Parts: sequence; structure tokens; C-alpha cells
Amino acid sequence: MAKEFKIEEATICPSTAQMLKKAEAEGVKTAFHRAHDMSPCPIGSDAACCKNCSMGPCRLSPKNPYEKVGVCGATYDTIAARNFARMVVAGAAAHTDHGMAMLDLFKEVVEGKITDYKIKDEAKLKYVCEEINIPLYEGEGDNEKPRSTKDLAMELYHTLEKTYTAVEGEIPFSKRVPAKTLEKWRELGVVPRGSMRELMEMMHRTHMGVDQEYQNIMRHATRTALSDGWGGSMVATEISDILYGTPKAIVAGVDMGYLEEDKVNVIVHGHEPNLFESMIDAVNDPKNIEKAKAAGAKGINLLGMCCSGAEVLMRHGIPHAGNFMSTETIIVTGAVDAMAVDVQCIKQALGPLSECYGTKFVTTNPRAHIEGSTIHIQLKEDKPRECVDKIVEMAIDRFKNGRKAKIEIPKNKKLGIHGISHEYVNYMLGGTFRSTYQPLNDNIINGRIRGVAGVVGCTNPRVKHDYVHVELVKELIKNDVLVVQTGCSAISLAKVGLMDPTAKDLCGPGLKEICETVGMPPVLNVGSCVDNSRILIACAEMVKTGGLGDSIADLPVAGAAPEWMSEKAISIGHYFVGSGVYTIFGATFPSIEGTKFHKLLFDGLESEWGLGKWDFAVDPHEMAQKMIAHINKKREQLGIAGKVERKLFDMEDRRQLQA
Ligand code: NFS
Repeated sequence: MAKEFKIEEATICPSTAQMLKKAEAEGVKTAFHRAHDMSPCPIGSDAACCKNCSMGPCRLSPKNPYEKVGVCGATYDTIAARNFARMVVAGAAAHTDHGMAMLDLFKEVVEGKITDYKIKDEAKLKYVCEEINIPLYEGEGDNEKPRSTKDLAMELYHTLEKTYTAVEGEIPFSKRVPAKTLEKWRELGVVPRGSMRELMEMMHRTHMGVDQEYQNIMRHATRTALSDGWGGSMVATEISDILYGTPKAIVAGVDMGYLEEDKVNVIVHGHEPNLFESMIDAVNDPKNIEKAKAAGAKGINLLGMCCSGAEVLMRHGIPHAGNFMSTETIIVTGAVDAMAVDVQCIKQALGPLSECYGTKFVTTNPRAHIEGSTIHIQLKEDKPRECVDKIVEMAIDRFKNGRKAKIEIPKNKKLGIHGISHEYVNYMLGGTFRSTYQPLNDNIINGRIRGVAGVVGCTNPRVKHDYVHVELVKELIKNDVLVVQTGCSAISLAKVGLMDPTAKDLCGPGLKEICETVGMPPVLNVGSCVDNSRILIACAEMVKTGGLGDSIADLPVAGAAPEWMSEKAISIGHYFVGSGVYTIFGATFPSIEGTKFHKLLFDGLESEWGLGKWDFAVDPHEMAQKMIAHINKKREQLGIAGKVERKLFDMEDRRQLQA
């Protein structure tokens, strides 16, 4: 008999649990229920199935994957590497296409064709130009003068366009890669050219009958993933900062308690910040506020979800209502008047679910129409207000005439510190006059901070929602590992208060001391999933600052995506591994232990290729131990394993000594 669905086994998020209860009472199903009712297809989960031609699909036994081969003779290793590489392509395509859309928008803004957005952060524009050797001055000698913003921005556009279009050479941001890491990439032939070329070649090579040697496939998969991390994702982050501002520490709230029953509630969910930035203008427009008041509301309340939510939480302190596995349950509150979406991570089920609750579910991006949405209104970047004003109007109408569903808003709210860009880390640790990563490196070398862990990625109904993220991070900070976060994972931790400086009390003594001195929380939110590029830049800065080795692979750092589900996560994981970072995933992993392909990912990439490596564990404590063991190994290799700065005794220590 099928096991009964139990809410307490599905999530540790009180708001999500409360709404699952409401959903059940109202006869409504969510992804939690569907995941419970439907076992994952064993073909897919073991990655031993090839469907790249019509002679198949060919399924190789997960128990003995070498027992037979596909109709064409493809072995397990070829099939698994091809499937993995195609996940990298899909994930990298999502990030790079997002980045390219940002770059297109940037060009039109610079040319003055789009006026609703403008260059907000000139300092960031200059910083990015300098990073890739674009001169800030023109003329010589006495005639030298600063270049105009427009001139700089146009050159930046033309240079960054090569991130996509370069048919040969190296992508522009490869200039940010530490020299030793870049040398290793050159040796392996994995420095990316334009992502269009890399993605195209990867699709070609994984076509039936082309590349059939798993190591060669993975070499190009590495190049493809790097074209995402140091390419498309980095462009998305940097251009968003230039247009909308580089995040700085900001106090902001998360969770469903930020919905307000007496206001018109609008949610933006997706990934590209443009829709959200325009929606902020719309909900603050006195005309729209007046209309809401005329409909009997106290005002308009705007909240974010998933990565677009993360972008504006970081930049503007707009409250974030929840991560990927809460996007359905928030509709169940009955309080959401409109949900506007663009691209990525938008469940098709949101359409019919919104219909049940009368929520206006609006798709806005030409790349993403969703069957079952209320309506599609394209966000045209030259006149974005047409789209967002219409959505606000629909939300007001629903507030006035369509709130038929029972409304129940969970009371949970949590404040924390967000907005920690890699630039802000400089300032936070070094102060205004000494902006540098030196204090971070020093504290790693003296052992107060054992190392740094990036904990990122999705939530997934195949594991207990939020649980793995939260337990893992708690274990890490207890062991003096500073945690940086992005995406849905960051929201899991923000909801339990770990982005509040008081979370220092959960840390080991060294990290606690740093948090107390600086006044920072032990868990730093660096943004959305494309902002994983900020973590790459932070790693590069740590190498450049000195004392922790010559390449990213030398650093005492580790990465994890404990509840991942999307192909984007595989691309992210692989660009971290390709950059030299040990990376561990939870939930499930698309390779079979004991096979040659698995050994390459979990060992060979590090021991033979000199990069990082993959690892896997479902249990958060085991995951933490593996990450800590890796960090310890790196500390030993750096010769700083035993280095703990002499501790100055305080009164408490003296009392204990005398006792
Ligand atoms: Ni990242 Fe953002 Fe969340 Fe996963 Fe989806 S929202 S890009 S893929 S689910 S972390």
C-alpha cells in the first residue's frame, strides 16, 4: 500500500506546511503531493538511458550498466557523459540567454532607445571596464581626459558581446581568472570561446554517433559550463548591477507573513530583473495606489519569489515570500491577487492552481508562454509600464471582485541582512579606507575561519523542503566555516533567521568572534543563481590577495547544492568543479557509482585533471563532514592546518582557569 503523505515529512517551513494543510482541506494538490504520488522514473534517475536516436531509447541496467550496450554500441560511460553534458548545455543556455537578454537591454539603454531603465551604477561600469582592460581615459599627456559614460558603456557592450559570439579566442571575463587556474584550463583546452559556439559544439558532440569517449565529452562539458559561470551568468550579474545598482548590505524580510490581507498583493516570480524593476515603479505610482484605494484596499503590496525575488531583495529590500517549493503554496493563501512571471522555474501547475483561487497568473516573456495562465502580456522593454500597469490593474480588479477563496496568511516573517555583493565583502571586512579581502584571508590563515562554503541551489520535493539546506549550514558554521549563499537555498536559511547577526551564537568560537567584531551574520546572501558568479569572483579575489595558494583549486573552500532539481544547478556545479572547487550535491546524482564515468567526476577531475571534483550525499550531516574534510585537506596542503592565532584571555577564560 502506498505510504500516506505526511506534511511534516514534506517540509520544515511552517508557512508552507500551514498552506499544505489548507490545500488538503480544500482538495487542492501541489508538487509535494505529485512527487509523493508518482515515483521517479527509474530510467531517468539512473542516467543509464539513451534517447538520442530512434533506434532506442536504449536502457542499460542500473545494477550492471556494463552488461550490455545500446543498439549503436554506446557504452554506459558514453551515454551517461552525453546525458550529463546535455544537462550542462540546458542549464548554461538558461543562464547565458538570460545574460544576453540583459546585454541586449543594456545596449538599447546606452543608445537611448530604451528610457525606462538607465545606468544607475557608474562606479560599477568603470570597475567592470577596468577588469577587462577597457581604458577609462582617452587622449595623451595634457589632453588625457575621462571617457564619457556612453563611450565606455558602448565599448563594454561590444566587448561583452564576445561572451556569446566569439568563434575563437577566450571570453572577456577569462581575464578575471587567477593565472594558475587559467594556465590549467589552457593546458586542458577548456578556456571557453563564445557560449553560442560552446553550446552548439556540445549539442553536436552528443548527437548520435559523434563523440563517444566519456573523457572527451566531459572535457567539452567543462568548457561549456565555464562559458556559463565566467560568461553568461557573470554578464547577467554585472550588467544588472550597472543598470539597477550593486547590492549593499540591507535589512529585509522573508516569508509569507509579508502578504497583507487589506492590500492588493502582487508577486513577481522568475529570473530577469527588468520585469520586477518596472513593477516596483508601477506599485509606487500614485495613480495606481489611488486606484487600489478606490477599490477598498489600503495600498499595493509587492513581494518577490525565487531568483527575481532574490535580485530585488538584495538591491531594494523588497520582501521575499519564499523559494521554489513555496510558489504553489503561496497561491493557496488566497491572498495573492496577481502573480507575474517571466522565465525559469515556473511550474506549469501554477496556471490551474491560480484559477482555483482566482489569482491572475500572467506570463510576460516571449520565450515562456504557459498553458493555463490567465493571460500573456509581453513586457516590451521600450514601454514596460504598459505590461506592469495592466497586471496591477488586474490585481486590483481581483482584490475588488475576485477574492472568493478563503484567505489565510501565515504569520511568519523574518528579518535579516541581505545584499552582500563581492564588492561589499571588501568594504564589510576591510572598511572604507582599506577595502580588501586581506582580513578574510588573514582570518582563514590564522584559523578563526576554517574555510568558506557556498551553499546554493533549488528546493526539491523529493527531499524534505528546506531541511537539508538548514541542517547543512548549521553544521558548517558550528565548525567555523563561513557560508555564502544564493538562490532558493539563501531563502531557506533566511527564513530560519541565520542571516541575522544573532546567528553568531550558533557558530564555532572563531567564526563567532569575527561575526561579533564585524557585526555580520555567519551566513551571507550574495544573490540569485546567476550571482553564483559573485562567488567565483570572490574566490579569484582570495587567490589574488595571497597566502592561500596560487589557484582556486588551492583554496580551503567547498560548494553544495543540497536540494537541487534544475539543469541550471548541474551547469553551476560543473563550472565550480571546472574552476577548482570541490562540489557536493544532495537529493540524487545522475551517475552510477563504480562506473568509469562516475570515477572521473568524483576523483579523476581532481586527481588527474587538476580541477575540483564532484561528490554526493543525501544526509546533511554527512554532507557537512565531507565538506569540512575537504577544507581541512586544503588547509593541510597550504600548511595552515595547525595555525590558530594565540588567543588573548578574556575575563571568562580567567574565571574558568581559576575554577
Ligand atoms: Ni536557481 Fe532560481 Fe530556485 Fe533552483 Fe530555480 S529559482 S536559478 S534553479 S529553484 S535555485
